[in-house]
Amino acid sequence: MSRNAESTAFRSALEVVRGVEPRVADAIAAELADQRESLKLIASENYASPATLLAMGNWFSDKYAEGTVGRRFYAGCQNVDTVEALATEHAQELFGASHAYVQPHSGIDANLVAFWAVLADRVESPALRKAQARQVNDLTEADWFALRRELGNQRMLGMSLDAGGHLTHGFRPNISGKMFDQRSYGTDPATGLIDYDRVAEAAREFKPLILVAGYSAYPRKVNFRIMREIADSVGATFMVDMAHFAGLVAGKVFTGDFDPVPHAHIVTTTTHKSLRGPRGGMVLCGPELADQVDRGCPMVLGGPLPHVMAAKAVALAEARRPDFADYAQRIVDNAQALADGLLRRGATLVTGGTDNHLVLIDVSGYGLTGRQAEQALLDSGIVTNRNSVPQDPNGAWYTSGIRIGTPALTTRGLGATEMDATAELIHTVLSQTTPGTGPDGAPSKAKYVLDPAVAESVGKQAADLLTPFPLYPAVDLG
Ligand code: DSN
Repeated sequence: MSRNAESTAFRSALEVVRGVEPRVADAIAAELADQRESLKLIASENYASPATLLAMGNWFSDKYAEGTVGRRFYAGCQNVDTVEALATEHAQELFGASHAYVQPHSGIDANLVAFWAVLADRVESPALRKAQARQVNDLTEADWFALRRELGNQRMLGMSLDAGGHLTHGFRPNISGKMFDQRSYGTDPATGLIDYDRVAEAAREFKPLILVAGYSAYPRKVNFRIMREIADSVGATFMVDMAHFAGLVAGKVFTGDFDPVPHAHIVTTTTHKSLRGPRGGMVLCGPELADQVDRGCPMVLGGPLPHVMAAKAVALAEARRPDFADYAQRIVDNAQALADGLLRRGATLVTGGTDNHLVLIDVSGYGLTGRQAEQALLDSGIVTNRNSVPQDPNGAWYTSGIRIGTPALTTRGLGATEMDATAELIHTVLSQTTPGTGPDGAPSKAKYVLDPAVAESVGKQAADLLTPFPLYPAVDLG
C-alpha cells in the first residue's frame, strides 16, 4: 500500500465516523497521537500493521457464522469461509501445526476452548459420551449431576502467578480456577528459573489431567521437551499458552526444545502480542483434539468475529514473510540490550536477565513498590506495568516489580543504542523516586515523590528518542 493510500484510508474512515459521533473520531485520533508520543514498554502490546487494522473495519462485522468452514449454521457464509480458511492455512503453515482454530476472540477464550477440548477428550464419563453423541434427551438428571461432578473435579498444574504464570491457568479469580482443582509450580528462589525436577515432583504428587506451560511475566525460555516428558510420565495432557512469545515461535527464534508446537498436545495463543496481529486468540493442536477444538463455538464462544479473522489472515500472512524472522530476533536482541543497560546501572532483574521479549525489574532494589515505580515512570512518558515478582511481599496489587517488553518499540524500529538510552531513562526515574506518605503521615505503598523537573526532562528525552522512529509514518490525519 502506498503511503498516500494509508493516509487516505484512515482519514476517510475518521471523516465518516466524525459525521455520526465526532467524539469517537476525536478519541481515535487522540489514541494515535498518544501512542506516537509514548515510550511503550508494555510487554503484551504491539502495533499492528495498517493492513491488519484496515481488514477489521468492514461489513464482515455484520455477519453471523457459527460453525466451521463449509459447515455453518447460517446461510451466506461463503466469504467468511474464505477468510477463516486463509487464516487457518497461514497459521498451520507458520507454526507447522496440523490443525488451527482461529475463532477465539481472546486468550481466555482460546484457553477455555482448549480446556473444554481436553476435558471432553480425556474424562471418562458415560454421560458426556451420550451428550457428545447428541443423545441429550437420553440423559437423566443423575447423568447431568454425574457430568457436572466429573468435569468439575479435574486437576490442573500450572505456573504460579508470582513466578509469572497467567490468571487463566487455574487461578481463583478466573473461571479456570473454579473449573479445576489447581496446583502450581514456582521457580527456584535462588535463580528465579523453572526447576524441572520440582515440576516433575509436583506432577508425580498431584497427577494433573492437564500440565500447563506458558507465562506472562517469566523472562526466560521454557524447555517444552522436558515439560512434555513430565506430562507423559504422569499421563497428563500437555498444554502450552504461548500468547506472549508466539511471535518468537513464528519468527523461529524459539526452535527445537523451545518451540512448543511439536511438543505440546495443544497450544493456545493471542494474536496481538509479539505476533503483531489483531486483538484475538487461536488454538493449535494435532488431529486427536481437532474435532473437540472445532466445537469451541458454541461450546464456550459466541459467534466468530469474521472481521477479526480477516485481520488474523492478513497478520499471519505478514508473519510468514522473511522479514518477520528478523523482527522476532530484534525483539530478543533489544530485550537483552535493555536488560544489560539496566544491570550495568545497578538494577535488580528477576533471573538476572532475559532470553525472550521481556524483562522483570525488582524495584524493591530502588526502595519502591511496583505501583510507585509504574506511576513515576508514567509521569515521565514511559508506559510500563507493575507486576509481581516471585514470593512478592507486596502482593498482586502493589507488587514489587515492573515488567517491560520490547515488541512494540522494536516494531517502531528502535535498536540496541536506543535500548541503552531507555535503560538510562528508567534508571534515572527509579533512582530519583522516593516512597511517599499517606494523609496521616504513614508510609504509603502507592504515594511517591518525584521532582516534576526530572519527570519533565525524562519525558522530553523519551520523546526525542522516538522522533527518528515515527509510528505509522505513512498515516497523516491532517
Ligand atoms: N494482559 C496480558 C498481559 O499483559 O500479559 C495477558 O493476558
